[in-house]
Amino acid sequence: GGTDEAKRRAGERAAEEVEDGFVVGLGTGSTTAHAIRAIGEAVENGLEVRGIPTSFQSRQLALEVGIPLTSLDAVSSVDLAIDGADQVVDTGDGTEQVLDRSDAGDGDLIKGGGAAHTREKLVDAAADRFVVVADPSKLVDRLEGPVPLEVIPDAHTVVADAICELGGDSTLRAAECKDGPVVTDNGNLVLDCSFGPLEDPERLASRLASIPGVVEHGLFVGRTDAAYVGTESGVEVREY
Ligand code: DER
Repeated sequence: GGTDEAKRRAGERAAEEVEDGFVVGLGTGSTTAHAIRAIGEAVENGLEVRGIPTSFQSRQLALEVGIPLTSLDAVSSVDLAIDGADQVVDTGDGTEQVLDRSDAGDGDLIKGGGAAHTREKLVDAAADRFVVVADPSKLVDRLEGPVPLEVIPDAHTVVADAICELGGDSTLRAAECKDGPVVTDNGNLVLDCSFGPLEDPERLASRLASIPGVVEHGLFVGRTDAAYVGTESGVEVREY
């Protein structure tokens, strides 16, 4: 559909940043999947790259399209990471040119819709350059929940209590084709936490990170270098 066309444009455009010899972080989700497929085609045409997957899903797809894989402990640096997002702060209206976004908050993200944000953040943060790929439905003026939290299974009730004390509420993410909750690639559970519109994502991020039992939260604040936003007719690029 239309949205998938926009996702495909964004993913394929971002994949053009991949140069010969690159180590590339491979994000998770349907938008990044287009970038992974495009990188696979480039590999078929002779591009030398190594990919670091951020989930079982992105590893499976990378293997399928023939991207040689590596891991963070086997490389000295990651040149580029490409990943999707659930929400991207974007306070302007885009055009085809590269727009410099200096406004505070532009490029901040909520991730974790695919329950992969722990390894995504690890790889995205390790990269020299982190670019997001998205369709216009992900653009927001201001982040507002839910913010996914990966939690150690034993901790899910005490973390839920801590979220209440922070003025939020949380839901244990239920699985679709499995009885009981979603279990992440790391064997943990996911709490989706709602706080309404986020006045100060950075402060919330540090509060969430300090709750015992929380493995990782889905707020990516000040980490995005650029965003490729697919539209019906083209791609808008934003440098942050
Ligand atoms: O889990 C994540 O953060 C993913 O990047 C994700 O939620 C975006 O997925 P999509 O590209 O399929 O919308």
